[in-house]
Amino acid sequence: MIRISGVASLLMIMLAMVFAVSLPAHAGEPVEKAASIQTFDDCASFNTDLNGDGAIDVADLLAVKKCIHDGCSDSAYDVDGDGAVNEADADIVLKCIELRRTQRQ
Ligand SMILES: [Ca+2]
Ligand SMILES: [Ca+2]
Repeated sequence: MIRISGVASLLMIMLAMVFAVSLPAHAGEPVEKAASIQTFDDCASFNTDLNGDGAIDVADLLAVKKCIHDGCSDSAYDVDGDGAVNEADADIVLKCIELRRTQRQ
């Protein structure tokens, strides 16, 4: 029994390592920027209200996603202000939508 559980824990560790390596689907920087947002207040330092209706919601996420899909370079959709419109910007909007929902703001 001890030997079996030893093999089982080794398998668990190997699985954990595989997941740890494979989970970050995005390239480094985009994840780091979104990860730096801890509370909804942190969203205020980003341009997340893309349609200017005063709320951060799925409409804003769709707007930035559409811009990324269309390959637009409109600075209005540059959420983090780094000069490019890409998944990093979408990640920030998504994070803020999630925070808004969980923190009820
Ligand atoms: Ca909005
Ligand atoms: Ca950007």
